[in-house]
Amino acid sequence: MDLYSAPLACSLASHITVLEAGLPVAVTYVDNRRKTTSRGEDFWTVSPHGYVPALRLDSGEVLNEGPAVLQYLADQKPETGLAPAWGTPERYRLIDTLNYLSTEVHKRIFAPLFSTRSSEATKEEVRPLLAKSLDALSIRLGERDFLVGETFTVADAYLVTLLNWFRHVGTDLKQWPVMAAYHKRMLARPSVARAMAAEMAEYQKLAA
Ligand SMILES: N[C@@H](CCC(=O)N[C@@H](CS)C(=O)NCC(=O)O)C(=O)O
Repeated sequence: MDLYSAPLACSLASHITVLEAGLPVAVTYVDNRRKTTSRGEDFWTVSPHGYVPALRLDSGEVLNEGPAVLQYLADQKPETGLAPAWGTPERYRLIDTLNYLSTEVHKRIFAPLFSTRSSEATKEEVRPLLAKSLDALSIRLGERDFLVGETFTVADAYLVTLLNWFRHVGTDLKQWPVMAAYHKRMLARPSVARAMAAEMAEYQKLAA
């Protein structure tokens, strides 16, 4: 399998999952501005949408939506608990959480804030949602160590990825002590630290 990831973008969650599960997946980096890959491919030939994550399966089929990619990877190693078993209430809680992170936090809030095409008016409209999402996430997490259930799941891989972005839009997590403590714990996790170090190195290469 091949995972296509743009350094420190949402695809970091899939990269963390690959390391967490110890899967034999090769990571190829994508230059999202040029739509080229570190293997010299035209990224449009991999992803018809031109976005990461993209996971090319051994069959040649490509999955291109974060929640599907994360669950596919987790399901390769069910014993890791990265996704609860199908049919259990915890699995539906996981899907609920991944959809919330993907559609509400990632696409509704961060996408317009990061886009160079968004007007200032659009950004101003979205900015109050940053605090609201952290309020909601603090409630979801509560006193627990992980976002879904009692162990690390792909929802945590996605959330740590999104929490990394808040400081880039001027929101200090310190105002949400539960989230700040969670973020610190997740960053210390070996799979997260390794994936981030690898992606940071790629990020710096692209920026050079
Ligand atoms: N619907 C996709 C969206 C993925 C997405 O927005 N990826 C961003 C990086 S975080 C991207 O590659 N954007 C490049 C572009 O839109 O040109 C998902 O949920 O996985």
